[in-house]
Amino acid sequence: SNKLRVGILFGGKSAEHEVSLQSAKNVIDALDQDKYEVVLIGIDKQGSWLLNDTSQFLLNSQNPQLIKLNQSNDSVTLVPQGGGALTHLTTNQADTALDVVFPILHGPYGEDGTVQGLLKLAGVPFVGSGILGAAVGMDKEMMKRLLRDADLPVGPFLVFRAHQVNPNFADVAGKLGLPLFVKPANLGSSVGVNKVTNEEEFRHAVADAFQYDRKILVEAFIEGREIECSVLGNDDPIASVPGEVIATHEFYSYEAKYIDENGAALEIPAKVSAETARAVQDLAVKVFTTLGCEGLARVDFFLCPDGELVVNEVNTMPGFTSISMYPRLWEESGIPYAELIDRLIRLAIERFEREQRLKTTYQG
Ligand code: G1L
Repeated sequence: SNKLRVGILFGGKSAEHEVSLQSAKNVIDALDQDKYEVVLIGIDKQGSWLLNDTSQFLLNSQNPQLIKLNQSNDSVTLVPQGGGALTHLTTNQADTALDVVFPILHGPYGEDGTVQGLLKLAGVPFVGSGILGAAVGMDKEMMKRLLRDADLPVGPFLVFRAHQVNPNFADVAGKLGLPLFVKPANLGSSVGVNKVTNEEEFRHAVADAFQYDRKILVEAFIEGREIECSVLGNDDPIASVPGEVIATHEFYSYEAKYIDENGAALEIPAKVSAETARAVQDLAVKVFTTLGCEGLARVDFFLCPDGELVVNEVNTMPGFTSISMYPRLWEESGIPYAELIDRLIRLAIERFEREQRLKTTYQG
């Protein structure tokens, strides 16, 4: 057929397994079946790669509680073909090259550049950041260093490693003030993240964070509204209208128009001045290019009471269900979910073709 063959790589050996399945379902539902042929590659919690039956998956996924990988006896092998295309080989199907892949995987296994490296070696275009952008987006220390080097505003932080002596509370509190946040350097979610107001809590928070990573960050608490912005593109990315995540303690008195998949209230667009909105968008694009992001990223800020913006974090693989902040901000900015998917596919192929044209040898 002349349809583009789109591989959806999802699931994975991570705490975000279910989130990934939900996001994958939303992407599949939005793909125009007249234009795209969908190939599902699920990774189960044990790490096995399975070729899934699309209709079976969608059937199971009607109920979020029931969403799960199908039983499958077809395992997946990645084989670079003559042309360099990724192939899935199964026991009972002919070889079929994929034209583009959505790596909808989170955590140390899928978000830190590993899967991007695999797809690059396999010679298949894929959606989202490449190895560098994905790896930098996953490491909070490297992210903050690069932003600081580019004179972009980030909060004060300290880094500690498991093999060094434990951080001294008085020292750290003296440098960063109180309260503090203690976080593993490399996790996307809030696992192992704790707010600390005294020495006792600090000791527990440090021990907790070191369970998840051998490197941890201690950050100064920044008072501010949580403003987020979606960025889309490769060399000349565009920024969406800003949105706001309403803190849970204000939540109950708040009439939320939008609730995301985690139950957080979203204000879209954020109620900020036109000037602030422009500053957010400008900064979001600078952050995106500084960190080597490609395709998409959600950039999160604190908007401080004095009007100052501080970059909190960058998510190169943001929540991606149709009710997540990233797609909703684009919806509000005039790009509906299905068109967003189309654009991401085009961006993936465009980058791939641009890279293919580069010289890989030197001939005098
Ligand atoms: F493929 C994209 F578009 F780059 C992509 C990949 C992954 C978008 C969004 C995500 N998000 C996730 O993987 C997750 C937040 C659902 C974690 Cl499992």
